[in-house]
Amino acid sequence: MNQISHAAHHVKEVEELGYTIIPDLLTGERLKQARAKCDDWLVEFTAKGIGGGTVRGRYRKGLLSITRLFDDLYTHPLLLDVAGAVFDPGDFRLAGAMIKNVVPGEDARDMHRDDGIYGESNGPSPSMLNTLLALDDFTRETGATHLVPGSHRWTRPVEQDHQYIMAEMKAGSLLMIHGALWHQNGRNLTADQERRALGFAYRRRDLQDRPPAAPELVIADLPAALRSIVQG
Ligand SMILES: O=C(O)CCC(=O)C(=O)O
Repeated sequence: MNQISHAAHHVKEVEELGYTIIPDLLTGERLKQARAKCDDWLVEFTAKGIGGGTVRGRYRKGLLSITRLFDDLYTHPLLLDVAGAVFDPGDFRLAGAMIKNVVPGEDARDMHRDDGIYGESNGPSPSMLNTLLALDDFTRETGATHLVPGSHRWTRPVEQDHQYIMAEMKAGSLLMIHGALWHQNGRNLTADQERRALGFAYRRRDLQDRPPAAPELVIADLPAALRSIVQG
């Protein structure tokens, strides 16, 4: 499949189902390197434990100010093609990047729509197109993302007890989620397997990031292709 038809396939899935999975976006040494670096970046916070109580969760926001390791992914031609079709080409920006880790024993968070971050839920077009690049395998046991296919077309408020599918995927694959799709992270039922992911999102250009994706000083030093989707 060439790049254009490849993008068309993923755009169709985002439009029809509200999500798509792109396999093997990060492979081999790059994937190993990203996993090895995670321990330097992750900070602890208190997360909800399965069955009540808390666990020591781990995450890191503001990744654009911390590492240049993923710059080529934010501007990957296939991702920009999909984002350009979901929004309009040139009419979206990168809304920031983070590492998420669903740690062993961590419970699911609430089912939600990402568009809510911008105070918009279920507008005619999404405010956001979220992505999760799996750094570990996403499985039923490790907390693969729960998705409610087609819910990006619904106007009713998000329900917590709706049926969902699990976005199981191999490390290195990337999940794209329409901003209005109902979703949540799964429970990590394992005793010792982390479920780490690089998360970054594209947003409609007219919306404001809160907080900004990166400070001005960092933006000035970014490669031109990346600067153009962080600025303005
Ligand atoms: O980590 C996950 O599986 C879901 C992430 C999520 O809910 C989000 O980024 O809004």
